[in-house]
Amino acid sequence: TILDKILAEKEKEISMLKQTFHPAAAAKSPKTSLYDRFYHSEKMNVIAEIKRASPSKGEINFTVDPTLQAKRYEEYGADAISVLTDTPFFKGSMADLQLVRQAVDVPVLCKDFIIDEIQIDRALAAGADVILLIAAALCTDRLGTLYSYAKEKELDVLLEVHNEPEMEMALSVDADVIGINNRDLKSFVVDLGVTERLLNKYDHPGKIFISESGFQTASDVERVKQAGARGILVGEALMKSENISRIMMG
Ligand code: IGP
Repeated sequence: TILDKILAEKEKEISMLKQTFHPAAAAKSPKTSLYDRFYHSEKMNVIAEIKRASPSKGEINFTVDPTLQAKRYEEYGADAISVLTDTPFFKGSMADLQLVRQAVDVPVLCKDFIIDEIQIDRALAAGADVILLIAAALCTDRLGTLYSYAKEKELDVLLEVHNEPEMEMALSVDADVIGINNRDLKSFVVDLGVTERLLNKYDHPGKIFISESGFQTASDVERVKQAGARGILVGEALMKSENISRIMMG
């Protein structure tokens, strides 16, 4: 599957990284956790994504200026900004993340396929506040280890799931912010019904659930809001839209 291909590339990237990247002991200034921010906000939280391309859609917006786009997102009220940092499949980079970090004050999410601690060190060094961990890319043990590693470094974690067994993994590591990906990373099928189904089974007052992928219209947003999602993660629609406020403001 495409996920297997992506993970095989990551293994290569990591062995390079281990030879070239030596993290300095980065001390982070104390900050409000993503959980607290989203928990205390009444409105639907929006994580707006910088996404140049994807394996399912090809080119989305190759030539975007990450600095300008991030500023636009923040102006329109984004509560956090996600930056796709994978290069082979999504055409993003750590440099994109650094630019975004310098451009905005809201939390910045490093969106990559993290399977090794060194990728967490690198995200931290580039200025990320939040990392993504994808349950489908990891076994429960590794997920728990990487989750604790990130938390020790005072990074927030968005833990992504797509089905019931993955949700069980997220609950077993006691993740506080859980992303429900409406897109199946193996088949690319997008279905907002995934959020509805999983929230119907697992809604939990102490957790923040973010619905990810496939948002095009305000009624899409309303659908997952009704299901209990406290936030949405939007990439393509915002990267292509001239008038991003329509979706952002719901
Ligand atoms: C955004 P969309 O359909 O709005 O462009 O989706 C985001 O959810 C998607 O980019 C994403 C993703 C991921 C990408 C969700 N999980 C994991 C790469 C890896």
